[in-house]
Amino acid sequence: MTSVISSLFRCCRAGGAVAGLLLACTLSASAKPGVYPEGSPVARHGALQVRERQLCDQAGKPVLLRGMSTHDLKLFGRFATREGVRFLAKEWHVTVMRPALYVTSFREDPSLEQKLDLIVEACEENGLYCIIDWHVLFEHDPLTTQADAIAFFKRKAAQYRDKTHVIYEICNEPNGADVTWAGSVKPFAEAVIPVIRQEAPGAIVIVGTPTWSQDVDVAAQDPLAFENVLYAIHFYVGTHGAELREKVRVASNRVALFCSEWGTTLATGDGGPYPYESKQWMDFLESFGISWCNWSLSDANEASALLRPGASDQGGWTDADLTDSGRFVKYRLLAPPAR
Ligand code: IDC
Repeated sequence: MTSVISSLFRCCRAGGAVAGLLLACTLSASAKPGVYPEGSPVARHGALQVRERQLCDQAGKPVLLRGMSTHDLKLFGRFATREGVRFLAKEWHVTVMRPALYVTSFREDPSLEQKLDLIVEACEENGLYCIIDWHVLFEHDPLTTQADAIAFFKRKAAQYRDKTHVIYEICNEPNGADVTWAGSVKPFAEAVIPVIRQEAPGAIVIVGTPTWSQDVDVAAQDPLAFENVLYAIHFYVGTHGAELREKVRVASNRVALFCSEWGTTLATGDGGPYPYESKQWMDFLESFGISWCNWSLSDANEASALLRPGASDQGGWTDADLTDSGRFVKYRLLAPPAR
């Protein structure tokens, strides 16, 4: 509350003359500072920042976020509900959500943005951090989406400029042999990040890395010049093992990483799940202080889905509603992070 009042105060003072004052206050009404429930993750940690290659809270203390990514909002948008987010926050102690806006689906159906907005709002109501994911996948090269990405992030950053809980993930998974860090992903990030920062100067940005967000070592050798940037590391424990963990080890000596997507299965999203490898990966990741989102909050007919087919979209899930993967993730969330 204090922060709401002080930012309103700052806004009104900045207005100067009466007309300016009115204008400034009207502007602040369209982009209201977030109000987060007392004791919630965002109320406790405030505006995040990257310090010493580590995601930290407003006070500079390392913070580890854990939560869920949605599936494609076009296919599984019914799980974008206030009740579901509230349940995950209250009962499973989730601290971050990641609505996945597949670029392909968004181009077909622009109204998906409203489902994304609903999750952003539900996260505010529950004091959770929320990652707006520009889910580049079938496009391979983020550069081919650049014009749309700029328009999208300009709009979102303006809309959420004063919302401490919003994090921007600018390209889910660049992929393809000719899609390199230096040739595609870095120039894309250099075009998109300033657009976000113009509206929301301190916002945290997660940048995908080549080879489906695995080449964090390559990005770490040639990092972006912006502050408050983290690089995405994605893995599917049945497919990716020691070799990828070595990349994480190497990269985290140089830059901050965020695991915005991982699965208990094969990289296809199906097969397994593999609880032993999942535990090994999670212990490793958390010991490096790397935050994570699991794939996916859906009842997709595949092993990585959290929920069994036909599960409610209103939260309240018991173990009987969960897949094997869902139970693994639930109990991982309920246990304290590995150190
Ligand atoms: C998968 C979904 C699957 C869907 C496919 C294509 O699990 O149901 O058919 O996408 O839309 C990723 C991607 C993520 C994938 C996931 C599992 O970011 O979109 O979801 N995966 O294959 N990278 C590695 C694995």
